[in-house]
Amino acid sequence: MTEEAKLQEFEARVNRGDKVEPGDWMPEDYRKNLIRMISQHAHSEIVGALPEGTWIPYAPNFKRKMALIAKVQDEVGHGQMLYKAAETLGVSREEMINDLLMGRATYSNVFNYPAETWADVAIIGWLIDGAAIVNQTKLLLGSYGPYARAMERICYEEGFHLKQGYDAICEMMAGTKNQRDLVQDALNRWWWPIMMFFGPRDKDSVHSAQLMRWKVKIKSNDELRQEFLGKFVPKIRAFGLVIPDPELRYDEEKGEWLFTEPDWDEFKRVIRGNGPMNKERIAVRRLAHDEGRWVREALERFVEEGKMA
Ligand code: BYC
Repeated sequence: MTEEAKLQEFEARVNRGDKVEPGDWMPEDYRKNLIRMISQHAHSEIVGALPEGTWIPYAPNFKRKMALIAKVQDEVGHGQMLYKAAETLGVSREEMINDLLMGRATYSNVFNYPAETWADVAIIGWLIDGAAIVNQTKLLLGSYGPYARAMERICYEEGFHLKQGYDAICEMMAGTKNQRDLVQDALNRWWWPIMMFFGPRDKDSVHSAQLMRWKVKIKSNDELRQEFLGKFVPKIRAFGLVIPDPELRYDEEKGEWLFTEPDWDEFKRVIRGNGPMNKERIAVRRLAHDEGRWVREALERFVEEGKMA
């Protein structure tokens, strides 16, 4: 079979809704893009555990602390599942982690901002996990089997994370003026990074067209951003919170949300390593990686000696 014929057959399979599995023939660009996207996703889960993880010792009570520990542990678990899915494409976990530590790989823009107060933890749980659910419930329909299957469990767990964040917001919004002010302040700071979370506008997106053709992405960045706004703006406003965008409104005629574009130059700076927290996030990851070396080496020895599968 010629390469062209293989490509046609591949695209026909994907169009029928069949899943692509690790041993199957796939275009090199499909494989490379999936490695880029899944490893970036895995790094986001691991680095994403840091802003909330920092707050575990300061959680306001034991119930909140337990829930936050469980959530952070879930996020790290998601990272492991995603590294495993990426490994099926012929890249090793060591390579992916090295790329992250050496600054060659990126992760979600949102995790390069500080979590300044407990209200930030609540906003992350509610709105960043909420945004992630909007994105990931589409990825779960994607064409690559191992990625789509990892998404099933991840989405299930993200549902609890969202409830955890929402519950913390409810409590703070029913509390004192100071608590409500903390939530408003956190919303003001997180709103723009969240708007950027879905990626650049469709007209500036580099990979969307090809990835949608191969059903890796099911919806475009703009479609997902619109879906997020439709789901969350009414809920945010129902609390009496003010979204820091005076232009934000639903245009009935166009059938879409109108909003101020976030600062896309800031987005580029942040994803290229120059956001407020990039250096600290990577330094913490590097420390954890170095301090965990003896565990990895001990496990490798254990496996070599046949004591563990
Ligand atoms: N952040 O062509 P485009 C979580 C980059 S964690 C950084 O539209 P694509 C959680 C993009 O990589 C879940 N970079 O790209 C964890 C590309 O640059 P390169 C995180 C971004 O791939 C802990 C360039 O911009 N979710 O939920 O078609 C606690 C052009 O973009 C971002 C995922 O990872 C960004 N936001 O679409 C709480 C979802 N956006 O690589 C919660 C999986 C774009 O060419 N990923 N870039 O140098 C995706 O769905 C897609 O990759 C994206 C971007 C929608 C993010």
